[in-house]
Amino acid sequence: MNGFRIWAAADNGADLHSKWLCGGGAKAAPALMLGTGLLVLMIGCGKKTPGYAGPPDTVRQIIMKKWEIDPKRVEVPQGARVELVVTSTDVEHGIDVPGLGIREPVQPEHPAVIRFLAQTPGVYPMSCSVLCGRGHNQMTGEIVITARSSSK
Ligand SMILES: [Cu+2]
Repeated sequence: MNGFRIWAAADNGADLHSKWLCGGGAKAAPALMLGTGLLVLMIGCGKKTPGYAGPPDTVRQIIMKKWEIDPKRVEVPQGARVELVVTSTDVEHGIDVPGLGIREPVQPEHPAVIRFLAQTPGVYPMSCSVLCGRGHNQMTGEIVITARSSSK
């Protein structure tokens, strides 16, 4: 799968791809939804996460440096208005979270501020989008949207 590139280009091709991945598959086979749905959640559905107006509910700092993303795991609750403040302490990196439609350059001394509404629970892999050197491939992590318990 070329899931990594889905949101790299904001063109119609990308839209079609994500519809196929998220919409069509889910509707076609309700019986398989549990298994398939979980899998799609695990890899992060290609759906673009909307922004929001007003102040965030939670602000998370992410530091990118050779060769890690710190913290490696950022957990936010479903429904939260999230602000990520991503900084680099050395060279240019880029924050890439395809499942949430996030792809921003991160310059040293120029933090990227990214806002998104945490909608669909799941694990969304994040990585560095700028080939920054030998350990580039180790610069990975995940954003986890935890499900709000529906008790009724
Ligand atoms: Cu990199």
